[in-house]
Amino acid sequence: MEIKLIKGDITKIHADAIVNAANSSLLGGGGVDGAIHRAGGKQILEECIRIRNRQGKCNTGEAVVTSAGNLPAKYVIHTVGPVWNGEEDKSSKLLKQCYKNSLQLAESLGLKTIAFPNISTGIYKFPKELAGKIAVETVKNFQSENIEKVIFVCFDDENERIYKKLLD
Ligand code: AR6
Repeated sequence: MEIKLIKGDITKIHADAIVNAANSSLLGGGGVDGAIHRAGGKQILEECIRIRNRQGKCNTGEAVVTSAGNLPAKYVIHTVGPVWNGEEDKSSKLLKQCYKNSLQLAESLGLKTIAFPNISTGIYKFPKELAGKIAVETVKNFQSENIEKVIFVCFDDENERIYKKLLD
């Protein structure tokens, strides 16, 4: 499995799936979530509402999938990262679950390429170094049959620097 780093906007990425750092409501928000819903159009929200009606909210660490509306990607995998509250062990486990469950969903759909944003490191305030370490470790440890490429999309300079170092 190839691991790649790209600096930029995840809504522009041509991958089988891009991952959204959503919240439990699945109804959109700010940050990358807002950008994905804005660029992807109302189809994504409509599918999120259908998922909510079926299963209720999406718990932290879990992942669900919708199509990608007007985006160049085929699917959006929505996962809910932990809000950082200083409980390092608990939050780290939950963040790991986000990456693992997203990869598992992509794998089960037979997808070949998946792009991740730096989940929880914006509005949810997860320390960026630790989040990067968890993200890279979880992806490297994932045993996959179908996934050929994982792209880490860093939007801010600090995350780009951290991921460059981690992937060196
Ligand atoms: N492409 C890629 N990465 C981005 C983009 C983009 N267009 N925009 C921001 N980022 P955040 P969280 C980066 O706050 O911390 C929402 O309101 C950003 O620099 O989007 O998981 C949800 O609805 C940061 O590194 O997500 C939730 O309520 C990373 O994406 C809450 O925010 C994650 O920042 C989730 O907070």
